[in-house]
Amino acid sequence: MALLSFEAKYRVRGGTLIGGDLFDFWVGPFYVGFFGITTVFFATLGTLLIIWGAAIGPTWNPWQISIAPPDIKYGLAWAPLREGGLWQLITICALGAFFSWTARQAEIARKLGMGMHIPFAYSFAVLAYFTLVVIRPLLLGAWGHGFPYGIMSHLDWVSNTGYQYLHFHYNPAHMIAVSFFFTTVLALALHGSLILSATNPKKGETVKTPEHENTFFRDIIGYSIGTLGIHRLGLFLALSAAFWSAICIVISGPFWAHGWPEWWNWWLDLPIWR
Ligand code: UQ1
Repeated sequence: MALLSFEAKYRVRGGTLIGGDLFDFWVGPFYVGFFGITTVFFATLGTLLIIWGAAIGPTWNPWQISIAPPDIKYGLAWAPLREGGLWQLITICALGAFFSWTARQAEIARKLGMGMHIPFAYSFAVLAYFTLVVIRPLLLGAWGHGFPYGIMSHLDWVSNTGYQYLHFHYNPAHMIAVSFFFTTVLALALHGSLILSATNPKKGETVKTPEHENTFFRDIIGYSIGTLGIHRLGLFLALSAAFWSAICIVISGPFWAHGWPEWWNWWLDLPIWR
């Protein structure tokens, strides 16, 4: 592969978090680094374990393959491989790969002298997964509270867990999370359409600038958040969606064991109605 002219400028040594310049090189377009090696290691091992789990399971139908966590009776102990132990190892591999990927993003950001926004943002996705398979099972006292690794089975888990609390939409943190998801979609739709509309003028006309973008929103709602502002807002909305998702599931069980509709009795119990 040809070395692009800008690569010499951006392929700079240093910025590694571990190992000095031991793995500080590129393979084709990819930066390697210590955490590139650990990412590949955990992702490959985890994938092989999933394939093994599928092989000892009842089906090769991709929709139906599932690797379940241990039975509740194993509590927080190790389970035999065929009885959830595989799920435990796969979870360790997943977390190893996700953490490595975050560290890899941080190393590349350091190398380029950029902010830590990308690893910070990614860590919210990791936090959501970590909450589901580690924090909540720990608080409930059994790895069996984690979700199964399968396309249909994880959907069944979500559905069953929701119905366990009668009507999950009454979970106030779930309400906040859903609102952030929808607002994220609105913001990205507004931003994506605004940028495309400004950069795709009629034939023969020049591409428009942020002056036009600001003016459009000032004309229509009297306010423009600005080109930097919209990205700050988008990051805040998306991270809030992930954050409140983690909150809404971690409080279900460990901190509220009834149906979620019942939680709202605090409103009916206010002294103002007496
Ligand atoms: C906006 O005001 C703006 O600044 C010019 C953008 O940057 C290109 C945008 O993408 C969007 C969507 C807006 C409008 C958003 C709000 C919250 C007023």
